[in-house]
Amino acid sequence: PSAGLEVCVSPQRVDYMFGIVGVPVIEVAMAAQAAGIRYVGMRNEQAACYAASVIGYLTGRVVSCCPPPPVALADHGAITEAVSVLKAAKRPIVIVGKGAAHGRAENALREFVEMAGLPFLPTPMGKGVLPDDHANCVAAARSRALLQADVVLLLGARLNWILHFGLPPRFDPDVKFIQVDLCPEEMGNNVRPCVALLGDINAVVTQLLECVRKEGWNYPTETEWWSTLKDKITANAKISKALAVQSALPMNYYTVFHHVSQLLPRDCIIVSEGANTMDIGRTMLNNYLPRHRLDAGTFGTMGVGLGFAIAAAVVERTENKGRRVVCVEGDSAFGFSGMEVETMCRYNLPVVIIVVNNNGIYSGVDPGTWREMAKMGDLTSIAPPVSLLPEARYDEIMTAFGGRGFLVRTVEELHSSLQLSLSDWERPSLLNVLIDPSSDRKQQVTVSRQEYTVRL
Ligand SMILES: Cc1ncc(C[n+]2csc(CCOP(=O)(O)OP(=O)(O)O)c2C)c(N)n1
Ligand SMILES: [Mg+2]
Repeated sequence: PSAGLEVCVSPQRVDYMFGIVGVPVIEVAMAAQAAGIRYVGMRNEQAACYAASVIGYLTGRVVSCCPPPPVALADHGAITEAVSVLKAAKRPIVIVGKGAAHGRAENALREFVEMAGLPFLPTPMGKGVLPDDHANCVAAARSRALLQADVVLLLGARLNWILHFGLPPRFDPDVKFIQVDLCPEEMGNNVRPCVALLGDINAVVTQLLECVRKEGWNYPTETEWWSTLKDKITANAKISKALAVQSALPMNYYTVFHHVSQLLPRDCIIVSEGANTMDIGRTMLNNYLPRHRLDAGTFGTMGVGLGFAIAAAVVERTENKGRRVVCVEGDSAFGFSGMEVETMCRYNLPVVIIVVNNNGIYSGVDPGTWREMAKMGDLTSIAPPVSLLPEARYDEIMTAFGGRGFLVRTVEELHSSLQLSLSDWERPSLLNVLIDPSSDRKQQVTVSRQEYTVRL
């Protein structure tokens, strides 16, 4: 049936192809296999696209197998100007975006941040470019750092919803941005930068580093800004810790992530999606290595997680570095591509899925309330449109296909099931962690509307 079909992949090496199982791509898949390509057949084209989209990011192969593309440097004058803006800053921060991860800027960036003595915070997928436990990381004072910074060095990050569009009430109305990006179309989106550095992130950071080194400048360690940030980090850590050590059942998000973080290996690849699950998980689960976090990203698209995890697990199988892929999913997010569990089982991909199950989207209701509601009338008229079926057995989806499934209600169950899952390299696991359906995030700080209007 595949007569006459040949897959031509030269001169760029293609190692993986993601598609659907069966028609209408049977012949293409067979020809790809015959050409030495691994064909990963998934249950939905959408999930296959998500998987394919992160392969280059994880492996950098597209970059390394072709003739190296030219590296774009920023204008020399603009570099000097950027450094003089940084030198004049009272409350500077560096924001490390996904672009820095993609541009493999980790070494230059570490040297720059350490030499210049600047506080930094990562965007979700910028996590790990520098380790989350680095002394200059102020992620635990994120809201405060964004709100009070007077100069932001933006490295390969979009001023989109994740960064609150760079605008009040989450930023100071007078904040200055030094924007570094490879894409000209990203320059000036939402906020006009005071200096725009167009170029390869790694190259531009190296230029900044050289300039700072030549001028012998660094941001002092004893400043009011550092004290403010450090005090806030301590205060926030206290709040998170207090939530994390609560022993009441059902557990809250912070308790779950606190215990998960104790068991995860430092080099694990963390995939995450959901609303509260992704937001709180980002603050509680550290990354220590670049390109080891994949999440719903710029568009917050639910359904990407399982595809990303499959891609990461397939890459890991080839590269054999002994890294675990851990996929932290909200119960709603999991549902978008849940059938890909079968794909994981079919290929024996040892992904560990943790479903943080709050019976819904942001919040849900408990089984008793749900039963009462059902008695009151037709649930389509009564049920809150954020609710999913309480205590749904997502773990049984995994066991249905031969993987390990765990229903988790307590800290002890969480520890034992996660330990067991992390020691099994033969098949995937799913921990269905039932949490308090009304568990929520702690409060974020903003400029009040009145204060903002007065300052404008
Ligand atoms: C494709 C798509 N559809 C809908 C949404 C809207 N949306 C944002 S978060 C979310 C789910 C959040 O619930 P869950 O994953 O259970 O996380 P929780 O906040 O409950 O922890 C949805 C449906 C989206 N982001 N993407
Ligand atoms: Mg949920």
